[in-house]
Amino acid sequence: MNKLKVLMLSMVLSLVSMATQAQTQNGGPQTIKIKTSAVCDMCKNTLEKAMAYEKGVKSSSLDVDSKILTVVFDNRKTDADKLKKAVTEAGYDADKLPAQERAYNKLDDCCKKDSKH
Ligand SMILES: [Cu+2]
Repeated sequence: MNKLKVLMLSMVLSLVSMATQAQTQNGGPQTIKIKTSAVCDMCKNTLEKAMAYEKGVKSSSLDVDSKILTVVFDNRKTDADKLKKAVTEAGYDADKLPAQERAYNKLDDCCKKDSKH
């Protein structure tokens, strides 16, 4: 019985996500929030600059306290995966994606996620 409920729930959820995707298929500006490993204002600069160079990005803003990077992008030119990859290439975690080691090692000490302030 329980298994059936889980199955039903996941079916409903996938229907909802399909409906959401259909709405955005026409293209245009879309917003994504990415949880990063940023720690300070320098990280904010680094990430927002990296986003500015990224194709299809209209604007971006990092909230240092919550570490959430909000990106407005054109979904005809880029997508969530590319944006997250760009974040990891700047040396920061993006949701569950780990930062790219080479980029991370180049960060200032104060910007490393393990650093103790
Ligand atoms: Cu920093």
